[in-house]
Amino acid sequence: MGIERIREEVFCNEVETKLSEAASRLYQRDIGELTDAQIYNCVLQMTKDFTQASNQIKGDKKVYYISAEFLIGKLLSNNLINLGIYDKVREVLVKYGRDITAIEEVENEPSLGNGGLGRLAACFLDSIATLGLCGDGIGLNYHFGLFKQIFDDRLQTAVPDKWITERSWLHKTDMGFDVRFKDMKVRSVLYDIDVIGYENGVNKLHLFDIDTVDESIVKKGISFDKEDIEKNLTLFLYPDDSDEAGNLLRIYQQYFMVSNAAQLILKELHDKQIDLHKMYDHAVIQINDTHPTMVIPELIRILTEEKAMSMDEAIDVVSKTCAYTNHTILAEALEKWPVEYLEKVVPQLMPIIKELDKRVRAKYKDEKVWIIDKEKRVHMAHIDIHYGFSVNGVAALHTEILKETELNCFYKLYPEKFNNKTNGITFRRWLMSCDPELAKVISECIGDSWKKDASNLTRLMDHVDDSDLIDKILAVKKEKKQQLCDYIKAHEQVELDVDSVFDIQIKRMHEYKRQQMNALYIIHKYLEIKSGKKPKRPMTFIFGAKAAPAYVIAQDVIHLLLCLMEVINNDPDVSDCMKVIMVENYNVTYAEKLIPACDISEQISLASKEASGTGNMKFMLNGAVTLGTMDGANVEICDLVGGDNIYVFGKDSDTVIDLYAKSAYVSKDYYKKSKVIKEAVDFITDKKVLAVGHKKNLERLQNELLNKDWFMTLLDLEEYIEVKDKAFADYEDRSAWGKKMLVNIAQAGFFSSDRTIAEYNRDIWKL
Ligand code: 26Q
Repeated sequence: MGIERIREEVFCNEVETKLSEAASRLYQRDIGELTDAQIYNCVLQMTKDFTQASNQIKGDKKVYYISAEFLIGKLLSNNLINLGIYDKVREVLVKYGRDITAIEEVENEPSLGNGGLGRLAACFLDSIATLGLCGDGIGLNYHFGLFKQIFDDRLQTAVPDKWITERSWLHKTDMGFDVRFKDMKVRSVLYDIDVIGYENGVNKLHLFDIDTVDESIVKKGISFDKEDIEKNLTLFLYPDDSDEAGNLLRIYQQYFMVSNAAQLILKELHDKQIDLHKMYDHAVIQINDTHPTMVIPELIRILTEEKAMSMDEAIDVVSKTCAYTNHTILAEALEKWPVEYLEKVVPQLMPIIKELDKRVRAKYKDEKVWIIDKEKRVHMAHIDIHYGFSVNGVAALHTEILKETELNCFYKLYPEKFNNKTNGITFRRWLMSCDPELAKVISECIGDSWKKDASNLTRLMDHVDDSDLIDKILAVKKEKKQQLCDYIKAHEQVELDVDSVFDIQIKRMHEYKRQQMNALYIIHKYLEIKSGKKPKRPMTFIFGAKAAPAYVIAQDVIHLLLCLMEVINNDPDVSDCMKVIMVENYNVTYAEKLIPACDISEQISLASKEASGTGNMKFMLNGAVTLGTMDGANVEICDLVGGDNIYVFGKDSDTVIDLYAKSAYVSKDYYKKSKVIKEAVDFITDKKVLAVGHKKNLERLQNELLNKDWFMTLLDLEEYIEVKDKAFADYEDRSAWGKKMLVNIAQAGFFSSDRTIAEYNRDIWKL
């Protein structure tokens, strides 16, 4: 027996022994006698034991990634993969007649994020540990997360997502800090989740909480007393901020997060006996969007008030420690807190913020770069830019827009601070775990090295004309589509045709992402089929999205999609040709089922508005072909795969920026000019739709499209229809389509978050 094989066997035995031990310790039973939930608990326990035995990553300098969101997804299978024992565990379970996928189902998905920004943070933690870099995440332990989405009467309703169970990945530590607000003081408790690198060491995700949180104060839906801070502080991510109490609660949350972060970081530096005047040699803080920005004034406050540093020194060291990532150019997402609100919650920060503003005003006459504006609002991003050493965008185009347009006045002051870090995704979760079938085909062709160095995927380019390989890739796609059909049948009670084209749009519901444009295409197809023009092959349109509860038009788009689903799927004239489905409570777990099954990846934002997108990368890696605008990272995808392997359409970002600058877009003009557009928009309030929907919502949406359409849906609709029709037609040449899939997979290596993190480290963190 070879040495490798012996090690394998020893490891397998060890897994079995450890599992048996856990089974008898927790349940005094044999593995074979346990329920799926009990087995899950045993595997959880065993994984924690293995993790404890792995090495904690250490380093002279450490990165702290502070984020309001960490959309980590289920952890079991990823942790097993990263520990290198997934196959062993599966084999052992098979021995007892059990299926590991059923065990994985038991785990609740932590509901600690909303979309791309939170998922990015999770991919980054995976890559930081995988590269062996010393770095922890810091965030909050929201008991009910974002919310759980339920469709009722074809409307989204929000209910608490109670994800924390008695046994989970959370480890309650004995660490905690006092956090002072204007009117009270709370004591935090720290929960940790281990972050296991792929065949490497372990870092931590630190999630702060307080013991007094009272889940029972949540009444109807997700409403609760927003003023009872000790009971509500960590109940929800992004509590409704349509009133003052909601805004204040968000400030309480943000300060709670950063005050804990600051205290934890200073404690770790103290334990290492670091001179705080040199703190930037040992710590770097990455601020994920503006939600953690108050960490800057908070650190300055502590250093000056408690560590006897002068204001000049404190500002200097903090500025050399903090770096900021921008994820959006949308004005409404750039946080501006009224001074009055900050005074009500964290008055201790206001003298610091005023001092920071004073220094900016003394240096720069341009009011656009001041921190506190005429309306007495604090521009959080301005604090980050003046008092951090790095500002990065998340895709090449996005960074260019920041430099040339959105943040141009800052770029002129500090050109050296600006840099681009194109986003990435972890291939452990988004290929090895969610599509092991495809991973196997890839490894059979080019070996395993891509798992550690994703750029090696380009070796597939030597095989783009290999028809056997293309057949295998097409076969895997069909297998994944079948798995999705089974899953959707079980979860949504809708039957899909595995041989139809799967066109998928999954992302936060937002007008700039233009799910409404996809809906108008669907209406257009429906009308075409009704008039006798049938497509060559059935089409399946799949959506998944949550809308912020206070975002009215986004709710209306969901309503329209659910109405179309009802009308179309039940119309015998068309239901053989097309189906629409919006899955309920779209989350990471659902994404892992949908993405491997996708043929056409919808990335259709209004050019300039999608900072990067990361779903686009996950889809291409799994062999879907992108249909998109030249926005965010789509531009880089297009460069990599070439025009034959992507479908692009729509006005470019320069044109769009110009239209905004001149207020030159009038949606009605497009409606009047085009019969196709008119028919599609009119259908929103057709009697067939009204029969299953709510007049108020549908009219409001139609009215929005006709009279405002802030994100210019109608601008690109005709070209969208044309290019999408072309994609569906091209799909019929199966081998040519298979080649497109292969090129997309081969060129996806650049979008590994290992590459992104290596760049963050090289240019910003310097660990
Ligand atoms: C702001 C103010 C008040 C309340 C909430 C917010 C808020 C909440 C969430 C603002 C932004 C977010 C989330 C943003 C987000 O997910 N951005 C996405 O980040 C991805 C990772 O960089 C990019 O790929 C996406 O393009 C970007 O939309």
